[in-house]
Amino acid sequence: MSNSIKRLLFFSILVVGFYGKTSAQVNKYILNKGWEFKQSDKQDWRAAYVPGCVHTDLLNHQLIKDPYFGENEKKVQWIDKKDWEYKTTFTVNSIEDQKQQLVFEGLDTYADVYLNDKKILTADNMFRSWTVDVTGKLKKGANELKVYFHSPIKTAEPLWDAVGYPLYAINDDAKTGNTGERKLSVMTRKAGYHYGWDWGPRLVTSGIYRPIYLKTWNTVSVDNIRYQQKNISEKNVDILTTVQLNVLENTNVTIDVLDAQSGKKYTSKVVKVKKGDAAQELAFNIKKPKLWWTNGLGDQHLYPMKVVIKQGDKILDENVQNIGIRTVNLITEKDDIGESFKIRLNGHDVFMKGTNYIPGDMFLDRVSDEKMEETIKACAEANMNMIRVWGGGTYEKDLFYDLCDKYGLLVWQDFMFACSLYPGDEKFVENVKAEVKDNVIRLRNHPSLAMWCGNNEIEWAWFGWGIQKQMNWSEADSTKIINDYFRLFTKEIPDVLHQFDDKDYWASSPYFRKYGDHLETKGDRHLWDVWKGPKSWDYYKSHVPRFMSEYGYQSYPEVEVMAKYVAKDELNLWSKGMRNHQKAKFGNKRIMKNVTKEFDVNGKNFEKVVYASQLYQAYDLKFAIETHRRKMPHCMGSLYWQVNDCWPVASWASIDYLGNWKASHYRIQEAYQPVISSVSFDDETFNVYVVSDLLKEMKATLKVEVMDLSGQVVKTSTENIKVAPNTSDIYAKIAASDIKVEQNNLVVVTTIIAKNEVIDQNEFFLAKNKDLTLSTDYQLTKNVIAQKDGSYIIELTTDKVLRGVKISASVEGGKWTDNYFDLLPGNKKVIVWQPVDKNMDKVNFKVQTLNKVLKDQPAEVLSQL
Ligand code: BMA
Repeated sequence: MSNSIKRLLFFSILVVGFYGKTSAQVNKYILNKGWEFKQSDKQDWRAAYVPGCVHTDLLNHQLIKDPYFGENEKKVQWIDKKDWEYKTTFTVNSIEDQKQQLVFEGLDTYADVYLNDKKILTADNMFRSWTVDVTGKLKKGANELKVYFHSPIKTAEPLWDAVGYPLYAINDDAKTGNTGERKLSVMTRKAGYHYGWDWGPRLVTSGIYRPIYLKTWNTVSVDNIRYQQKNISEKNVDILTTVQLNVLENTNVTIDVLDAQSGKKYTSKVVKVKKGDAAQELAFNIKKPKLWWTNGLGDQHLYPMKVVIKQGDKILDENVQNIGIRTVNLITEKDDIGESFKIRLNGHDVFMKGTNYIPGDMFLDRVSDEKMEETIKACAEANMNMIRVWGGGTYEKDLFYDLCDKYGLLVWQDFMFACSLYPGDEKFVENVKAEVKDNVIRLRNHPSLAMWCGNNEIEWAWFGWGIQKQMNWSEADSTKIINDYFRLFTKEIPDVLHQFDDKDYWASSPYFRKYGDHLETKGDRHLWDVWKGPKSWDYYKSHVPRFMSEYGYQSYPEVEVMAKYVAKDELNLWSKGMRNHQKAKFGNKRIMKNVTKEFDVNGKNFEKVVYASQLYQAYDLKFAIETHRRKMPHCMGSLYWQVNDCWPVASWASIDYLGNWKASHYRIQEAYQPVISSVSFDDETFNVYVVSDLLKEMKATLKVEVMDLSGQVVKTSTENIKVAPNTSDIYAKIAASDIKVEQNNLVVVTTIIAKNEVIDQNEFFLAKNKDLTLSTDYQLTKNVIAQKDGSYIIELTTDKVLRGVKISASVEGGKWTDNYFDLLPGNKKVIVWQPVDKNMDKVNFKVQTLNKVLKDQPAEVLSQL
C-alpha cells in the first residue's frame, strides 16, 4: 500500500471534532477530513482528498494511470460518463448557535448534497458558491454529509438535445470524449478547458474542488462588503463602505471600520438593524493616501481593512480584506485614429505589458499556493503589469488576486465563456446571473482588478470565422443564437455586474461587434495570422491595433520535461505519445514550417528542434512586443498568449508545466523593461527608438553600434538624450547605405546608459538567423566566479558575436537570471543560477550557441564549465 493511501485511510476513520469558540461569534469549521469516494454503481468506498477531484483520487489509489503520460488521456474517458459519490462524517458536540449553514465554495458540477440522508442542495454550476441553511438539521454526535455527482456528460446530453439545434464549440474535443456530434461543454457551467483545448487534454472531472465549511453564528453576520473610492487625490480619498449584513433579530449593533494592522479606527456607527438582510453604509476618508501602482510604476501599497460588528462589547463578526487606493478605467473614447482602448491608472495612461493566464492544472486542487505564486511572481519579474484571466478556465481562487495585488499586476477578468455559443433559455441565463453576482462580489475589492470582459472570441467567431455557414443553421436558428448572445453579453451580464461593481465592462475580446469590425483603429485585437502562417513577423508591424490582447507562437518544453511524460523511445515529434501532447491542429507542422525557414534544423533531432522552437518563439514574441511598444500611444497594450501550461504540452506558454522558463520568458522580460531601445528597419533605414513607460523625464546616453558578426564595430554613435515620460520616439537613424557590411553579417547594438548604469542593451539582426554568418570558431570563456548561498555566479565572455546562448546545469531544478541571450565581444555577461537544492556536491554547466548547435558543428554539449 502506498504511503499516500495509508494516510488517506487514516483520515477516513478519523471523526472530526469541533466547536471551539473564537472571539467573534461566527465560527467556521472546515470539513476537509474523513472523506471517502466511490463510483455510484459500485460498493467500495475509498479515502479521498477534499478539495480534490475524481481523477486525482483514482490516481492516488492507482486505479488509473497518470492521464498526463503518453496516450493515457484516452483511457480515462469513461470517468466522466459515471456518477461519483463523496461522503464524510463530522461530529457536533453541542448545537448552541442560532444559525447553522453549510458553505460550498466550489462543487464541480452537477451535485446533489445530502445531510444525514436528506437532500439539502442541488448544484449545477462549478463557478458558484452555495450557502445552505442547515439550522435544526444537525444532530448531536455524528452527522453524515454526502455529495452525489451526476456525470457531467450524461446530464448534459438531454439538455443538448432539447436545444433543437447544434451549438458551436471549436475546442470541445468531442471525438476524444466519445460524445459524437454533441459539444456538451456549452450546456454546463463548468470550466471549458476540461473538455479539451488546443493546448489541453480532455479530462472532464467531477469533485469538491474548493473548501466546504460549516458556519455557525448568532444575531448578525457579515455577508459581504463593498469598498468604493471617490475623489482620489494626493490629499484625500473618500471611502464608502457598504456592509451587507445577515440579521436574525432586531437589535442595535456597532459597526467599526478599522485599520486591521494598527487598530486605528476610521469610522464607527451604531445602528438599529431589523430581522432580514440589511445594507449599512459608512463613509470616511483617508488623508494623504498612499496610492497602489502597477509593477514598475510605484509601490503596491495596501490598506488592510477590518469591519467589526458588535452588540455591546460582544463581537458578532469581523471581516478583513486588503484594499488599494487607485483609480482604474478602461478608456474607450473617439480620437483621430478611431477609438482608444487603454487603461488609465491614477490619471496616467499606462501601456499594459502582460499575458494571458490559463488554469495551472487540469485538476485545480493541484495548483498549490506556491505554484500560483511562482507564476505570478514570474510575471512581475518579467516586468509585466497586466494578466488576463481568460474565459475558458475558471474565476481563480482568492489567492490569485491577492498575489496580483501584491505584485502589481492589473487583472483583466473574463467571464467564463470562450470560443463557443451558449443556450439562451431562462434557466441557463439565471444560472449565469447568479454566477456573475457571486464572483463580482468576491473579487471587486481587489485593487488589481481592472476590468471585466464578457467572453473570449465569440463575436470574432460569429462575425469573422464564417461559422453560420459551417454550422448550417436555419435562418431562424441563427437569429435566435445571435439574439441570445447579445442578450447575455450586452444586457444580462453587464446589468448584474454593474449592480455590484462599477468597473468597466468590455463585451467580447477581441472587439468584433459586426461584420468587418476587426480593426486596427478601434477596440482590442487578437492576431493569430503569424502562428497560422504564412505571415511573417513583419505582419505584426503592419497590423498594430489599439490594444493587442492575444498573439503568440508555440514551442516545445525542455526534453527533460517531456521525458517524464512519454516513453524514452517516444522522444520525437511524430511518436504517438508526443503527438498526444500537441493539441493544436497542424501544430507540429506549423512549428516546423517556420522553424526550418529560420534555422538550420530538421525534425529529426528532438533536442535541436526543442531548442530551435524555443528560440523561434522567443524571437517572435520579442519582435511583436517591441513593435507594439514602439507604436505607443496608438497601441496601449500587448498581452501575449499565454504564460503557463495546465499539463506538459507543446504550447504557446512561456513557462512550462513544471515551472521552467522557456527561452521566450527571458526575452519577454527584456522586452517589457520600463525603458527599452528598439530598432525598426523601415525604408532601408535602421530607426532606433527609445520607449519609456516612466512617469518622469529621463536623461540618458544612447549608444548605437553596428558590428559585424566577428565583433568588429563598423559604425558607432553616442548621444545624450532626454526621453519624455510615457513616450516612444526615434532618437537615431542609420541609413543602410552607410553600412558597408553585408546584411547577413551585421548586428545593430543599442545601449541606454542612465546614471552610469546600462539599463538596456538590445541586439537587432536584420537577416534570418539561418543566413547569419555566425562564426563557429570563437573563444568562449566561462567561469564560476563565486558561489554564494548555494547560488552560482557565472561570467561569460566571447571574442565573436554569439546568438541564442543557452546555459544549463547538470542538475534539474533551479532558476537562471538570464538565458538564451546574445553575447557580444567586449561584454562581460554575469548570470546567476539558483538551484532548488542548495547542497549539491558537483554541478556541471553546459553552454550551447546557435552559432554551432544548428550548424551541425560538434554535438550539443559544447563546453563544460
Ligand atoms: C486564443 C485563445 C485560445 C487558444 C489560443 C491559441 O484565441 O483564446 O482559445 O487556445 O488562441 O489558439
